[in-house]
Amino acid sequence: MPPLSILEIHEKSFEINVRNFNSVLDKVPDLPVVLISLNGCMREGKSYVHSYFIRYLKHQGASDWFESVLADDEMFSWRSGSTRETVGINIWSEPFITKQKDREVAIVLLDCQGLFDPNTTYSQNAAIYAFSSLLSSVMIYNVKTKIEEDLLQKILLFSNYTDSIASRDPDHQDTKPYFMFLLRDFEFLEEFDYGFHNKNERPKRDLDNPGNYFDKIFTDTKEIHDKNRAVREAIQQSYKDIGMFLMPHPGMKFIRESRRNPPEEDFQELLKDLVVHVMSHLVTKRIGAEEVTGKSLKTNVKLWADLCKNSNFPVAETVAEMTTRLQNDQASTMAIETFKMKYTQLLNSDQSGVSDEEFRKTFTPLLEDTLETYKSSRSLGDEDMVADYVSKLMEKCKLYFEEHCLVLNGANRKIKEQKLSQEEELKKLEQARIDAENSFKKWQNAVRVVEVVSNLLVKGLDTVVEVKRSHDTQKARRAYGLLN
Ligand SMILES: Nc1nc2c(ncn2[C@@H]2O[C@H](COP(=O)(O)OP(=O)(O)O)[C@@H](O)[C@H]2O)c(=O)[nH]1
Ligand SMILES: [Mg+2]
Repeated sequence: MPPLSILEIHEKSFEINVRNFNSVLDKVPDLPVVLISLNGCMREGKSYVHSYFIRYLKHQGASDWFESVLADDEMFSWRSGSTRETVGINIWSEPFITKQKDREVAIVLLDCQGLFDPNTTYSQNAAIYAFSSLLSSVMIYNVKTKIEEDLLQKILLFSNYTDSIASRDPDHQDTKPYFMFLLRDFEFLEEFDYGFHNKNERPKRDLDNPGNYFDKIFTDTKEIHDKNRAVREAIQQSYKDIGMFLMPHPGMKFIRESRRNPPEEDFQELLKDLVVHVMSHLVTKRIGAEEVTGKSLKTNVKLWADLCKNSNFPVAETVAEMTTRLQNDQASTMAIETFKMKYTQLLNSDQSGVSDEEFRKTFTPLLEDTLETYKSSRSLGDEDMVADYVSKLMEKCKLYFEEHCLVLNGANRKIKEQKLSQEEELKKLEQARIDAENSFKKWQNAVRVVEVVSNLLVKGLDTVVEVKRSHDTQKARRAYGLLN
C-alpha cells in the first residue's frame, strides 16, 4: 500500500497523474470525501505527522492507536537528513472510511511538499500549492517556529484557488474548507501555551494568563500596515475557520536519530491531541456549496488536469470559470434527466392517454420542479449565468415535451380508444353468447317436456294394451268353460 504520486515535479515542468488519483477515488464512489493535506517546506516533520493520522484511522481511534507500530510501507516515508523525500503531491493509496456524526465519509490523505529551494521554480511551487488548495477540505500548513508576513502573503496567493471553487453567497461561509497552521518547535512560551488556538478558544496548560496566538496574528492588527491587515482579512474570507496548533520541539535525541528515539513526552502528548483534534473536525470536500463524492470529484480532477495539459498551472480565474461551467452543466444535465424520468413514469401511468389539453396541464409543475433541481444543485456563477442556464433548460424541456411526450400521449390515447372499442365489441359478443345460451336452455326445457309427455303416453298405451289383453284372456277362458 504505497503512497501514489498525483503531482510530479520534473526538471522544468510538472504532471498531474489522474489515473493514480482515480484509483483511490474509485474505491469510494458514493461517499462524501474529506481531503486532508499537509503542506509546507521539506524536512519539517509533515510525513511524520501523517504517519500518526494513519495510525489513528487504521485503528479507528481505539485506545492503543498512538502506540501501534507501522511498517515502512504502511506510511508516507519520512526520515532524518536533508535530502528530498516527497516531491510534489502524494496521495495515500487507501481511503479510510470513518464516521462523521451518523454517516460514513472517506478520508483521503495528501502529503504535499513545496520545495522553495534553488532547484525549484516559482511555477512548480505554485502548481503544488494551487493544486493542493483546489483539492483540500482540511488544509494544514506546517511551519517552523512562527508565522511571518511573507507566509501569510503566500497563503493569500494560493487561497485564490480555494476561492475559485467556493460559493460567493455570504450564507455559504460554512461550506468553505478548514485551514490550520501547524507550528513546529514553537518558541514563544512565555506568552502562549502549546495546543489549539482559534478565534474562540486557546489552551490553558502552564501559563497563568496565556495569550491566544490566533488573535496575535489575525486580530490584534491595530499596529500593522493596512495592506497586511487586508491580507489577513482576505485569508479569513477564504476558509470557514482558521486554527493554529502549537507544538513543542521533539527533543534533540529524536532529531539526531528519529527512527530509534521517540520524541519527548510533551511532544507525544500534543501530537496525540493534534491528531484527535483534526479527526474530530472533519470537513467534507465541496465544489461551491455542494458536497462531492469520490465519483463526482473525479470529474473535477480531470477538468483541472486537462487545464494543466500544457504544463502551466492555469490562473485562478480560468479555474473558476471552467469549474463554474462544469458545475452548472452537471446541474442542468441532472435536472433534464430528472424531467425525462418523471415524464417516462407519467407516460406509463393512467395520467397518460388523455386529451392534449389535459396532458399539457402536467408540464408547468414538472418544469418548475426541474428548474428547482437545477438551482439547488449549483452554487457557482452569477445571476446572469443562472438566467442563461434556466432559459436553455426551459427550451430543452419544452422541446422534449412537444416532440416526445405529447406524441406519446397521443399514441397512448389511440391505444386507449382502440381498447375501448374492442371492449365494446367484446361486450356485444358476450351478450350474443348469453342470448344464445338462454334460447338453447329454453329449447332444452321444451324438449324435456315433450319427453315427459311422450313417456306418459307410452306408459298409458301400455296399460291400455295390458288391460285389453287381460279382458281377452278372461273372455276366452269363459268360452272354453274354464271360468265359473
Ligand atoms: N525540529 C523538528 N524536527 C522534526 C519534527 N518532527 C519531525 N522532525 C524531524 O524531521 C525529519 C523529517 O521528517 P519528515 O516527516 O520526513 O519531514 P517532511 O519532509 O516535512 O515530510 C524527521 O526525521 C525528524 O528528524 C519537529 O516537530 N521538529
Ligand atoms: Mg515528507
